[in-house]
Amino acid sequence: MITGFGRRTFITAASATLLALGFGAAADAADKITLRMSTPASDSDQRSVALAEVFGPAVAAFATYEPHYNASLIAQGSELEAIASGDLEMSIASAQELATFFPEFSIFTAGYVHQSAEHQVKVFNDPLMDPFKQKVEDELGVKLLAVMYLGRRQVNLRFSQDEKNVQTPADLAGVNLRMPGSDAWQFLGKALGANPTPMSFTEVYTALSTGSVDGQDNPLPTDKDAKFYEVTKQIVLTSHLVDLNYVAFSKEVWDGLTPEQQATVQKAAEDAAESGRQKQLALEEELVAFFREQGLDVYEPDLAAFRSHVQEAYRSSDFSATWPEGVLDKINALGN
Ligand code: KDO
Repeated sequence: MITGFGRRTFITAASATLLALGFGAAADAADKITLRMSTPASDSDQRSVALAEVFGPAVAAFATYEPHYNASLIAQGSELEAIASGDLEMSIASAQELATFFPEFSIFTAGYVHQSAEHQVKVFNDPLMDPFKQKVEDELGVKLLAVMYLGRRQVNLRFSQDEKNVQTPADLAGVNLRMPGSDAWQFLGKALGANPTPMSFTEVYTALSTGSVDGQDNPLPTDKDAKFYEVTKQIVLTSHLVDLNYVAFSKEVWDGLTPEQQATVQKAAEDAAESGRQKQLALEEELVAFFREQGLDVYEPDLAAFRSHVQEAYRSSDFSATWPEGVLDKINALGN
């Protein structure tokens, strides 16, 4: 069996032989590592596009970036476990998924905490994040390389505004709102005043079209990309969560890279995140007009009512009891 250092030496020797024989391309392929990335997002989602167009080419000298979309490789919410067990090298991980392992991550899943894309970046790069990142690395074998902007989540319903006018959380009482499966997501749905229903992302379009749920929440670029506007009639601009994902990377793979390769991977992730962020922000600007053209009612509710209801729900929850002392104040201080 060829293992560890011996295996690498063997591959290098084999590559040298191939090169000598004129098989340069074959030798390159043999030396490259494969970075499988799994996400429930589609290939046209701006985070996917950014990784494919910015990350992949930047690491191409030593790695083959291999994306898998629409949860076709790993089910939504199981990606971190897959990285931890060596079945996957990369994912676009949510804080909600991390909160299932480390409850204190729920601070990044709470409504109306992050204020903007810029605020997310400041929080991610601040020393306050160091213990969070370290724990994920030590206990899960996953490195969080960069923060990606998903966008401001909005409530999107099958009813028109005439049928259901949503101004305050009380207006969402009894509304079956699809939220992703974990506790942190379900809690957010409850905090909004709705009746949350767990469901994976890839099932949402069908559930909306058949009426097995009344609505869902996602940022406008996702509503467009997943075509939810075809099967819904209104978007309530609650902006209840400025949502993020992390570029998650296998620590085992990272440790096998040279310092130069690590620096390249780190920069590639940050550049991809920045590219995706700018595109998502631009889309959020444009899409209200697009959805109105498609016949949807798009309007702002009583935001103060939503904010105070959601914040009170978190303040009095078990989630906030897990937040390390002082971190919320530090996050707030990095905002406007
Ligand atoms: C979703 O399931 O609603 C969600 O928006 C949750 C995010 O954390 C992320 O997983 C996202 O789906 C997928 O990347 C698809 O856009």
